[in-house]
Amino acid sequence: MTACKGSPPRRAEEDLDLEQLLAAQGVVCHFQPLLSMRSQALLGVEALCRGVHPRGGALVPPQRLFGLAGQGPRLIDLDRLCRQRALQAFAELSRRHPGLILHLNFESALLDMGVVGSGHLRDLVRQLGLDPGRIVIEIVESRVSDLGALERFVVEHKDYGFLLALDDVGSGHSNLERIAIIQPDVLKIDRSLIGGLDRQYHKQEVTRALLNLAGKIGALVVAEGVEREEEALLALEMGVDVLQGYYLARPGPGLQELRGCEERGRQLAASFRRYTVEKIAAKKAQHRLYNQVMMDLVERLVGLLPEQLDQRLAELVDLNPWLECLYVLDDQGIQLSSTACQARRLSRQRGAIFWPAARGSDQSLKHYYLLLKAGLERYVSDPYISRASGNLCLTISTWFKDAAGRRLVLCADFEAHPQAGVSQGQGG
Ligand code: G
Ligand code: MN
Repeated sequence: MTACKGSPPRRAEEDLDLEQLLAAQGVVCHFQPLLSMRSQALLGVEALCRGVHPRGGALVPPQRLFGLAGQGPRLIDLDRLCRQRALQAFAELSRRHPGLILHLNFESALLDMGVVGSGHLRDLVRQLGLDPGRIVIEIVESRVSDLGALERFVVEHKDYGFLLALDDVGSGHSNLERIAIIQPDVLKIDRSLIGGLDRQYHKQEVTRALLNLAGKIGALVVAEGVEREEEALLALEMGVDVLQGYYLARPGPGLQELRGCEERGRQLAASFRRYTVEKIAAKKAQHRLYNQVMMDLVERLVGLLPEQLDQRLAELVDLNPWLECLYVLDDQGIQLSSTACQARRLSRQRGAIFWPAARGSDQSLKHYYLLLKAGLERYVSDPYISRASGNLCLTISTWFKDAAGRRLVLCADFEAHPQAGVSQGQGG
């Protein structure tokens, strides 16, 4: 950083006086659409308030606005002004777009300041003639520390017919225990998980777990902060229906954004059809390849004596660059061979905790054994991170016969790729 002489020019924002802004009721509301891909229609809008600078009229982002209010006495006034603006603007919007849902951010820090029970929101909604069943109150649960107040707020507003969303799920200090208190109708998965979803296996698995949870508790999932088509495609593939983010539309004051968003949705639907067909074709090709490799491996194992197994497995694992490990079980699921591994694939760091299983280990409770025992000829697992190597891999198991005609199980761990990588056609 270079040193500057004198004081830097003061930005208008720095002169922002919250009292003046509140006195002038200087808040406007922008809307960002939420699109349901399944119904190919706008589901609703999230109201995002902006301050209007009392001098000059420049827009002030909400973080700055709420930052100024802090936890001070003006927080309530600011929050009420924002909600009032949002509800007024929405009442106007829904006259032209009946049926839309409003997502309304609620400054949950207020719950710690003893404001539960004022009925302010309910009264406003009633005055404006809005249906509370079309209003989703978004709560960032990590901001609340008074759980009793949170629970009272939730009960009170649900009773009146509002819907509740947990905002920013998966970011900050979100505490999953609060899902039990709020019992939300909507889970909004935070953009920190959605950004780069197509590139990061761990984000995919956290998102998948949240989707599973949402399915069990009957909550609708919204993916927030979708900025790229690839993220949208992966979210859809995982089963997310409702999307929100700059990729579809930025927040804006009018209807323009809403129309643009539906057009974007149609483009996305076309991309998704193409993507899915390509991906299934790539998966089929990959499975043909796996089958071929497994048949080749088995061909070189049939007829071997038990004492020849280890040597042959070690040769085979070295020949195939996509293989991590090979091992053989007897028909009771007990490991008959050592685990032959590509040494260069094993994680040195994890060696203290994880290592390949030894001859004699009992693998009879593993999926890849039990499914064969139940009658499958061959089993292919989903990709997972191997505890032995730390790499993303998948396990394939198949029956074969040794020299004495005994039925044995060959297990092979193949290198795998994060979801989006499959369509790149890397073989295993
Ligand atoms: O906490 P909450 O999810 O309510 O945050 C909403 C904020 O996120 C708004 O300020 C909005 O402008 C911003 N936002 C909405 N969509 C996107 C997006 O796709 N990317 C980024 N970086 N921010 C977004
Ligand atoms: Mn929000």
